[in-house]
Amino acid sequence: MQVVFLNQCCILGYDRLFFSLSLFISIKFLQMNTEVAPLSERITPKEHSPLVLKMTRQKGQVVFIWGESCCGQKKDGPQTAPQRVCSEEFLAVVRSLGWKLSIARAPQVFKPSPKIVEKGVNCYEPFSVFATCENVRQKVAAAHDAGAFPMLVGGDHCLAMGSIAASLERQPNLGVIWFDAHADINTPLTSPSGNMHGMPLAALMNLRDIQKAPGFEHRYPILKPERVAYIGLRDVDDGEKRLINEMGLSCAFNMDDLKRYGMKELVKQVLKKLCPTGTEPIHLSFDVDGMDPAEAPSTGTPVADGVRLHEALEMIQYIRATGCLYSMDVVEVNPSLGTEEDAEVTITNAQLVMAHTLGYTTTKAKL
Ligand SMILES: [Mn+2]
Repeated sequence: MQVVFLNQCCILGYDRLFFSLSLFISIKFLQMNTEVAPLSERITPKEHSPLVLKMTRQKGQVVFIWGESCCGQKKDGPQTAPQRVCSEEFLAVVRSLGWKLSIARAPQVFKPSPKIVEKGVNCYEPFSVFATCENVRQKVAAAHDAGAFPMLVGGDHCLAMGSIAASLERQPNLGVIWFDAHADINTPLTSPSGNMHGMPLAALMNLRDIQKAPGFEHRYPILKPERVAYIGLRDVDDGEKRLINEMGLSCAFNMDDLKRYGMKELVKQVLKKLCPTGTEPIHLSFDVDGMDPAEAPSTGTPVADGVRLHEALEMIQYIRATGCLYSMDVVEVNPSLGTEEDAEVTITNAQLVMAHTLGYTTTKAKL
């Protein structure tokens, strides 16, 4: 498969618009009108997915790991997202789906980083990033050890280093689906911004260049390039394109691919690659900027012409239906950006993504 990067407009059909709007309005309406039956009462047990049934029978426990940090980039705000995303109303919906839940806070660890680094090395706050990710790794590891499903709520995307490391330690064959507008495979030598939220995959794969980051010490199992698949790409730096080709990351779907083949076919291809026997564990790293800015406006690096909410939810349902989802991140919500309405739209849509992962369904999706 050729890796092709094209920026293409996503044509928004009226039916899709209506679907997205109706989801949004139904949640908003529930928030505003107490006379309407709460979301929890409108969900019937038979709508549970195989994963939820399996997990409910075995353990039925989800841990929301609050990645309350922002050090992987330079904008203030992502550290406030977990508390807002995990609102009381949202948690009530999760309980109604049959899950027991708990919250594990993983606050940012501040560590001064050296100001002067090697020439050509561009890396912002690496000591804080690695220390914070270690904090996240421990929380995700504890959730796994308790037999629970860990869901990291960021925070910025650098935290995926911690969550994926914890899952890889337990499942060396872990497949990672990276849902994102960006490839996040920069190194301190290729990164234009120096922001480490654009470097987690390079760190997890232990690429030679990432080893230049001050404080970097890879002590986790290495994520193999053939165990990674991208969906939603549309803003990939030149250095990243080179790395993607060099590393043989052939399962990299951009918006043009989505437009041409549709989400069902993309997920089919991704699962064929990462989950060929239907038993391999999967980690989904969901960056809200993979979605269109109309549906996730409050995020640090929005990119036009993204995945629509209903397509993202379709993806989630196909992945969930495998019963192989082992861990997940939902990152890059920044409630401080844009208007309050922008923040609410972004938070609501992040909640919908999480709720659908845990068995909330509004549509039927079968592969
Ligand atoms: Mn990202």
